[in-house]
Amino acid sequence: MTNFDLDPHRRLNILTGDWVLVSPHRTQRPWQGQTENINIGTRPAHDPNCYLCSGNERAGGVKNPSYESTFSFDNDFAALLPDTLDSESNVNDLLVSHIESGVCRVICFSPRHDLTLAEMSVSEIRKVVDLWQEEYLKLGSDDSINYVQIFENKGAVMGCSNPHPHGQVWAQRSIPCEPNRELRRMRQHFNKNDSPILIDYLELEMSLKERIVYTNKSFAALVPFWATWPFEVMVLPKRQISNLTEMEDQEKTELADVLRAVTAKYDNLFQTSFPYSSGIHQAPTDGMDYPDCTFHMHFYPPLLRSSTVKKFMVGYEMLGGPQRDITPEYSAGVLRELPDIHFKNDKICNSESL
Ligand code: H2U
Ligand code: ZN
Repeated sequence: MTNFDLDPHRRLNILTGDWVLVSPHRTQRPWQGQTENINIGTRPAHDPNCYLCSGNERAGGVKNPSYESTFSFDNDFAALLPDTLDSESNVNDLLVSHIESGVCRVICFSPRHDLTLAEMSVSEIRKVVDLWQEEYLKLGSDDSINYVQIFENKGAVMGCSNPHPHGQVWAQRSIPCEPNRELRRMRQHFNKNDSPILIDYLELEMSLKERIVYTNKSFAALVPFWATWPFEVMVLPKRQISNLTEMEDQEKTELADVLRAVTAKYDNLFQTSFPYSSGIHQAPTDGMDYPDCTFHMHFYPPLLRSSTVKKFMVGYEMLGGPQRDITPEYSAGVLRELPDIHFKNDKICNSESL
């Protein structure tokens, strides 16, 4: 029987089929609760030089409207272009390519340059959820769009170009690699068990409790059993929902609540504006039914020990596969215990209370 706290072991990522190497013995006390470089930072509510702030001019010369909650627009430097002619090329199965078409959008979460999801209210985040739904519906209804990838890249360390709270939507003809791998595994499980893999998984996690970080009536946030990043989190609905359009009004508000809680806990962990890449995986928009695919969100944050010490996916990870020292159970315990009220709004949450 594996001792998950001591023995090096591999864990299966049931969504991708990959394995992660867990080496808990490498460190007796992985994290001692110290915080450093408290990086509260001050930004103006409106920055005249920000291309995402309301009323400002963007790089291409277009002026943003004076928006008051959320705002989305076509990316001025889009990675995908619509209306490309479909064509394939293949040289001896060695040089294989396929023309891709699509649309890239940028979504501003708030007109406030100085906020992030972590500091926004549930009702403000709810407007972001509504916009995600609108974009998914609108972009996905185009016959040439088969997948709508919604994501957020937050923090300079993640290559984010602007601290203004924003995310992106890339909608394209093909299903991208990551969701495609997951969809295959979801279908396999459904065919075998007649139930969606993530619904079965969440049921098990809710009974075990050790990896649960936060729950409300409709959603749960947990550190997956196979998490790769030190404080990776997955957000799952408690009932089968394959995409954003299937959510009831109350569920959209509860999704906003779980996003607020996870991002506030993240900021509280090292008392910093916690960087991450996050995104939604949901049903493709290719006109097929996906009873096996459960809407979910991934949060992949790079930080390991402090606001400045990040995990590098290098060496063995690049050549062999992902590896971690602190266990997902340990990380989940730390995140669970942290307040879900942002430290800037809560005087009780200071470095001593960590
Ligand atoms: P990131 O911060 O994650 O890099 O996203 C910002 C996006 O905003 C990026 O894709 C786009 C960039 O192309 N952008 C515009 O569409 N217009 C601008 O004026 C600047 C940046
Ligand atoms: Zn701004």
